[in-house]
Amino acid sequence: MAGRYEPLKSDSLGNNAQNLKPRGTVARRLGIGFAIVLTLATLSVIRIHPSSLSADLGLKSSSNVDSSSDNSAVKTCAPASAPIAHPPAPINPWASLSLDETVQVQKWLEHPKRNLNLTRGDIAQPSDNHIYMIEAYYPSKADVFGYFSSLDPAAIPSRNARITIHHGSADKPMVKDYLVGPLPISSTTRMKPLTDIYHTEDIPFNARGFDARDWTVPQFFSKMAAPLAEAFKDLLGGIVAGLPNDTLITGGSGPFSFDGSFRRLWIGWRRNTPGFFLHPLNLYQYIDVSGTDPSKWEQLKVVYNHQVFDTSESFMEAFHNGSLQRIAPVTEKDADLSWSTRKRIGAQRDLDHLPGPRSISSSGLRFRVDRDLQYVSWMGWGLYLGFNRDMGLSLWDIRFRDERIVYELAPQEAIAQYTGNDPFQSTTAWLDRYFGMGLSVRDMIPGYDCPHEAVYLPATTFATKGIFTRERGICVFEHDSGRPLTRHLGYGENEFGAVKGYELVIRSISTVGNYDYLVSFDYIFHLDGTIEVRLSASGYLQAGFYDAEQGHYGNRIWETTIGSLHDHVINFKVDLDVAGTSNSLLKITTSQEIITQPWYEDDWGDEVIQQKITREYIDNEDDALLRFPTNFQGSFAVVNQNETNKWGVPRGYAIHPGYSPVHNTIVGSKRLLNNANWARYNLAVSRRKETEPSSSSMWNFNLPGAPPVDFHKFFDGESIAQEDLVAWVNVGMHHLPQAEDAPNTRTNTAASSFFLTPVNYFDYDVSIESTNAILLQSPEKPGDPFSHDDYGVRPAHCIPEPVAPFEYFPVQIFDLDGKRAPPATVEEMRRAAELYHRIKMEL
Ligand SMILES: [Cu+2]
Repeated sequence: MAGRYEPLKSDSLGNNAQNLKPRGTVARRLGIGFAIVLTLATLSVIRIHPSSLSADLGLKSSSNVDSSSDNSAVKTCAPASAPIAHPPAPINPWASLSLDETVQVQKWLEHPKRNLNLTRGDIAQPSDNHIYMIEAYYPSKADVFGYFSSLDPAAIPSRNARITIHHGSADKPMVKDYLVGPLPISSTTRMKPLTDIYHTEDIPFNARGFDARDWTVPQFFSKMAAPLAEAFKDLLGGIVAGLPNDTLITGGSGPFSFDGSFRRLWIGWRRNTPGFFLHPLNLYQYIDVSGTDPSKWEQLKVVYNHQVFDTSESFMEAFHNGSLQRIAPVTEKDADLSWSTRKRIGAQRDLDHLPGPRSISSSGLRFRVDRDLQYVSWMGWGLYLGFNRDMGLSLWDIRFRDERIVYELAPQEAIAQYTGNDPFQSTTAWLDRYFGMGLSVRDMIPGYDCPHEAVYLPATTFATKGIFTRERGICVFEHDSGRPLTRHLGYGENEFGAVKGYELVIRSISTVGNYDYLVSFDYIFHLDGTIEVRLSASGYLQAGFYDAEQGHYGNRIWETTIGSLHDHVINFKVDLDVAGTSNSLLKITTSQEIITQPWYEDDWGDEVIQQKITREYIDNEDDALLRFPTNFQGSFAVVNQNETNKWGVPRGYAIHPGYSPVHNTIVGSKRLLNNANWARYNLAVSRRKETEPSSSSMWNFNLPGAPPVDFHKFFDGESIAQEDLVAWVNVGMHHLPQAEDAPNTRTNTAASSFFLTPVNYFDYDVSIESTNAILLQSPEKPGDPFSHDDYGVRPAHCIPEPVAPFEYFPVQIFDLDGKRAPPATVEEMRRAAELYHRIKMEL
């Protein structure tokens, strides 16, 4: 068996026993023993030479250190394992299909009785029928509520799978979605087309799901690369021979189609070097990969240095006869290309040889986890996790202090629309759901992506080649925000104090094609009932080729590289249930008024200019496609008009803008005509429907003119007064890259967020319940210290557990029979991760 991680939190997370390995266990015991000895030795050094060591470490001696205490008696801190959670029900209705369920469905579909004429996805050609996806299809909200309110086992919602089949061998090839259920497979299991969640009948074959094998067919080399091979060396400074040592690669843009009538795209050449996304070259080809027969795929145009050719022959003729306007290539020989790698450079900064601070829950973790059910609870919060191929992590049935606040919180789609003066950048409009933001999740880097004491949860998705499992797909941790959530300095009784600002973070990171961003989805829970949804981006830019004609479209970041301007917008579904499911959308506006009052006859005249509040309910969906008001003078909240707090105010949750609350700059572009209409707004609110589960679909990318999900069709004049509502909320960024985006974009500024925060939901700020808080009382005698009450909760003095040795493993793949697949080669891993952004020509 390939090496895997130690059980991360073995005693509390249940069934990890089978993962135990004698070697690791012994190593860990030795490690703990060694660390204790080392720590004790270090502590005795501190006792003996406190001042000299402090000086070495750059520390100031502190009067708070009790040098007389016997540190050898200090116990080890409580282990960083999460106690078991107590979900509201013994099932997770949104759980991914298990490996066994997936294999069962695969075999059932392959049975001759189904008459589907399937070829296994790992060997299928475009002209074959094959299964593109198998994953859980979520039960209806009514079914879940029915079960949750009774917990009657007979009311457990039936389990169903959503199946996508590429019907490549049909007379008119197309893609179809089906429902298969109930599961487990039995004589009652049936299959039916899944159509009622889409706005189009069939999915055209030219818009079919991404398949890395499409880009490695031999025709790709023979038709697109071979005819130009002679020119590559002179013009681009590299070699394309279909050999392992090729110094050039190509990559594709998108969308591939407008309405499914064709499948065509631009490809652009790049240096085959680490950080290849920052090494675009000056040659582009428009290619036709329509239909199911690669022998009919063609090149339609060549563009080199702003000159356009209809055929390879005319291009090569110009190349030979001297009419081609050339620019000298920057070759690998001439240039140091290490700038596009992540290798450290520069002088080491002062004290940077020391490890930075790390967070330790000295008395044990304060959040609970049910690993099997993927349920997490913390400080009054409780929620289930879901995970799918398209968009990855989602949160369900989020409750706070025993009340449901959000039924579903899930990312829907991520667009990135580029600009430039070349055919590649100016035509790129990504919808990353197509590539599978869940499929693109890989294990997190422990200690870097999440703190050392984070608890990791697995994530599994289906891919045509097999079933992918990542042991560290999701992380959960509590951290100290480093600032109090509330505080006040005062001298009256019980006025002075603070509540510590602890937060629970649930995170997953998706590296979509390794190109533009590595997206970190953070769901951050606060003690006052606030949920923060935050996205941060990093990774390599999709850079453009720099020349003098690109100045309006970005910043030059290297000799021949421009960081191209683009917009990111990411949509979230927020199915709020505020004090029940009967909810309304409240718009609050603040504006200026000039007012006179009889008591104003004072030194300042009889007019006062001040603000006032206007409250109005938006009662119709058509009026609920919204932008935040100028200067943020106002807010939107989902409230229950019939449920009031103690002060008679309707209880509500506001959708509060956080960092960078942008919408898309571009309106009317043909490449995003109707497939991402949600991106035109900051948020929108529609009536919740089972037939409108998502604002997008994986096929929307390639069907901007005829999208299977047309968001605007959700808004058809229905009342949204006291109905079950869904808010569709955007985060994003106008990304104007700069020199500091190399090698990778920084998550501090490339971030966007929104808050779901109680607004008159409670009668007061409930974070005052926290006992991780302090109350100070003024001294009775002048000069005495303040007395204080910390509710008996104070920092523990203990020796932290040693940090586990660093290890990192590739994604675990099970084949379509559910058997563990042999470890993947680097090239296979690259292909699965970098998709068609790095097409290496093969003979
Ligand atoms: Cu970007």
